[in-house]
Amino acid sequence: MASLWSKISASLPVNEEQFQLQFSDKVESSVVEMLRRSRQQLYSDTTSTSRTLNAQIILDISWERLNTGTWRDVDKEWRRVYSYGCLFKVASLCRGSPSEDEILQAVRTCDMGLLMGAAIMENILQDIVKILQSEVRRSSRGEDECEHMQVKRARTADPHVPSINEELAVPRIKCPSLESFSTNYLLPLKPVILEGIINHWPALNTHPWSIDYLRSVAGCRTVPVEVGSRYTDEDWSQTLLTVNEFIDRYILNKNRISQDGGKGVGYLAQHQLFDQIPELKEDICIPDYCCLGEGDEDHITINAWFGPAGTVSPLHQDPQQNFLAQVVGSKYIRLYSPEDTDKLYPHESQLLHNTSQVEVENPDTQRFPEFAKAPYLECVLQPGDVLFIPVKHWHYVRSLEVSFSVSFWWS
Ligand SMILES: O=C(O)CCC(=O)C(=O)O
Repeated sequence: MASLWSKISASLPVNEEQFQLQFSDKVESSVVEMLRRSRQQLYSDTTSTSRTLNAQIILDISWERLNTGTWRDVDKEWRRVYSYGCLFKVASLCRGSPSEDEILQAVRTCDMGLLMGAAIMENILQDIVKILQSEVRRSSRGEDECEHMQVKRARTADPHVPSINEELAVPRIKCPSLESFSTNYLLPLKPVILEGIINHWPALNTHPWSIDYLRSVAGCRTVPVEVGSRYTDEDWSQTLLTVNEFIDRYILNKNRISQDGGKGVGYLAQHQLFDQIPELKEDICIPDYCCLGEGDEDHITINAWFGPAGTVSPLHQDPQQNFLAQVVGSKYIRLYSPEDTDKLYPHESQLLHNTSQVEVENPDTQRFPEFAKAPYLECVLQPGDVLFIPVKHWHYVRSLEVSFSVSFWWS
């Protein structure tokens, strides 16, 4: 069988001459020189220490640039430099016969490049991480039965399931035609739950998103995780964890207190997951109804929301139409019309102006007296349900069990 290094080197240009390195003058010539040296080392027999050292210097210099000022102002050239640094580090780690630990380090390095860098060489880091992932084997089999038990327990960890008032329930409709959805819901901007439109997704059929499955396609991948009860809380933060670490710590609750001081729940809530892990994207499909929008598919943002029972997204509004599809577990959701914004007390700061200050299920009636007067709709979203949240409609979400939802933001 071909060695790991031969598979990786097959995805690299055949020689130094074919390996293009071009940067604008935003990148100092001393850094370009370091990049050229790494490229030369890739095709020669230099010691592994000097290859690693050179790659690390490129990573350190570009990391500093990525973390200076606001993210929006970081020049893309520096994100490309960072990606090249990741590529050279991965090459250095995987040359020869890498240990399991070195392969895992290489996976993490690719993920950092995918998350923080910019695509280089037709997204070579994506190709390499695929090769690396097939090399990583799940070491502990036999845990599965035990995990199912633990997930079952985690599912019932938060027993507070609100009973839905029928008069306030979001209407449900089975597979409406495009025309009927457009006339009755999209144009008048009315929320509705669409039933039966995602039953064909592999995520609900051939590849149900069990803990075991998520570990097998994404366990060793590094992803950003939100830690804290709500993003409006003072101690809310973001961290990087592998999907396995996230599942152990926040879904199965193993050693959580000793690892994060018990700061609250962890939520894997992010828009890059499906680009980073294409296997998961293949398990879902963009709802046909999105074709009623004006943008093409490239303009649809697909978000993953994976977390334990009790994860709360505070009442907020977004600037696009949304299909929130429930894949695993259930969620309690409240919806308020944008017409009632004045009764919802949005935060005053620019950063949080789309978020209400009110704790929906435990409102401070003294501070927010108008809130009780705001009419709302509510529902419990079950696996297979897709909730249409019209643009700017305020939504509050609390997961009732371990839950995985996918949302599609479209215009
Ligand atoms: O499911 C959640 O926790 C939040 C979903 C959401 O806010 C969205 O899709 O915009």
